[in-house]
Amino acid sequence: MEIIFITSNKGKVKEAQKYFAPMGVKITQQEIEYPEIQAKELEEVVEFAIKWLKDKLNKPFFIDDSGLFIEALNGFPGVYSAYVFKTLGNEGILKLMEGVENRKAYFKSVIGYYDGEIHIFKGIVNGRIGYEKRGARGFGFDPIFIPEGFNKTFAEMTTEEKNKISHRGKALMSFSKWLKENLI
Ligand code: ITT
Repeated sequence: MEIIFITSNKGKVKEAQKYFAPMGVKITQQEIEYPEIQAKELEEVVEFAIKWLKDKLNKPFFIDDSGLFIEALNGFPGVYSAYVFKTLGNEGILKLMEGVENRKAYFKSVIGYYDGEIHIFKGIVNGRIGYEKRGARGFGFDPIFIPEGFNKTFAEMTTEEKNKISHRGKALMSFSKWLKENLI
């Protein structure tokens, strides 16, 4: 079985491919720019995007919208994570967090799959923001995010290790369970 993943982010594709490969599901990346509305919740962003995309494709597809929510910054960058990563980057976040003791943060991922209907799958991982960038794997905010129960950042983990505990790994797990029950 083949499923199309609409995203511009190769890191997300690698994680989804690693996750689905053992199940014999092939993930193919397709880049179509879609509108990401300014909303409070990732779920709203995903639903709007799917409604916009659904008539442009004639095969089932999914998208993933994710965000990093930092407690001391009242949930910032949250739904603005992509823009903030492009403008401020990891250095900018570390600067904003200078002198801040509460380092708590979480990543959230919302996957929307469309097969004539919209199906939503979610995952969250709690953790903390480090004091410097560590590691060269992964992408985005991985070098500054240390998941709960670990002393290393996501960027110091292999894709398999990250998938076991990450927001996206958890969303992919519910997605794959649903696929097994309904399709494969
Ligand atoms: P799309 O084309 O799929 O939208 P994107 O990179 O713009 O790709 P998002 O809109 O979901 O993705 O933006 C989320 C931002 O948070 C983006 O800058 C990512 O690099 C970052 N991000 C998302 N998941 C991450 C993860 O697992 N680890 C580190 N950073 C992550």
